[in-house]
Amino acid sequence: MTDKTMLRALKGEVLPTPPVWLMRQAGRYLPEYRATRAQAGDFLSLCYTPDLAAEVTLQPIRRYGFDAAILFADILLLPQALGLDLWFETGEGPRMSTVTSMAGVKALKGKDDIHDKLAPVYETCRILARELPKETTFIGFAGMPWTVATYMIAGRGSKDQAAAHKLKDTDRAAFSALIDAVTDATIEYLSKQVEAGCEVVKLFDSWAGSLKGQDFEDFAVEPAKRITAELKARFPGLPVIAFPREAGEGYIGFAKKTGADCVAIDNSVSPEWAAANVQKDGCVQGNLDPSYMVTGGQALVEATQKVVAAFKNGPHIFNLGHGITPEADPENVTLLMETIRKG
Ligand code: 1CP
Repeated sequence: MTDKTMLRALKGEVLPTPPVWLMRQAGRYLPEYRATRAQAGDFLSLCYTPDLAAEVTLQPIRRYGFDAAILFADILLLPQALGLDLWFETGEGPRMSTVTSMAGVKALKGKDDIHDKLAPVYETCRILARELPKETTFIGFAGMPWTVATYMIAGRGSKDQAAAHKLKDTDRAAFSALIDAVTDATIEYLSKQVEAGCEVVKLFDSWAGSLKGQDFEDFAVEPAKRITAELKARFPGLPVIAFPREAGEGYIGFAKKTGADCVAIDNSVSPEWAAANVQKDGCVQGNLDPSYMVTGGQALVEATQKVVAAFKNGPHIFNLGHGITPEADPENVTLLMETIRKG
């Protein structure tokens, strides 16, 4: 039996206090992150410099003793490895060259031709597998095909994913081929992360909430199911966390349908609702509103206790409902950790 609390929760164990980590825990709210990022020069150089990417992954572990560390990388490195240009506009976010036709999908690199570009990421994994404290669980990750495709089709982030919906609804063959290509490449990418030392994988489907009805089944559930099944066939017992963000009712049964061990929940649903409807199928991760990490105080303490109490009768990993923001106060994370660990 492992001592790692996060792995125990993922196996379904109910613990006296939940293991905890935060999405985007290595990030701009930490002065030490900003310093290392300045040393790297820019965000992508940070991702592709193994010593520095490992360093920023370790920083929040040293400062707070989180139960899990997540590989420092980005979901958009995979489309770059598939051949698209990727850059970040200061203050605006990611930009990339686009894929909007079957010819564009056919021009992408094959699933086995991504590893040269991604080799530094695998090296970061190997460093972290050596250097993380023995009680810390090491999480690898990838974006889910729908979410990654929204960026590949629009060439940038968007609020409503309109360009991706348009391709889905006007050129189904090209859209489906793109989803399949990203699905296949994601399986190879995550397999290499696991071979390099990741113990859990998390599948980020940040824009799953905009897929409705049958589209949700076809483009959020199905890819998660294929990726999970193939990874578990290659790595028996590998725990998988799925995050179909803002899925709402779609969270119900998601673990059963996909084979994921844990469903991560955003904060648009209440912890009580998630405990009643999702935790009955297994471990859940979530779901404190990230804004408390900015505002802090007694409201943070009470909201944290409410999340812990709601999930206390089943397997639970404490996290935010989405990433911690650059405006968060590092002291509030200390208060969060004290509140959770006091029980
Ligand atoms: O330092 C900086 O200025 C860059 C900010 C940043 C960071 C810290 C970006 C740009 N990516 C990351 C790291 C990152 N991204 C991690 C590392 C591990 C950790 O959590 O600590 C992870 C898991 C991601 C995943 C990611 N990237 C997602 C899925 C999760 C989510 O937040 O919904 C998405 C959608 C991205 C794309 C992306 N990368 C960066 C930005 C600003 C964005 C979002 C763009 C948009 O709003 O559309």
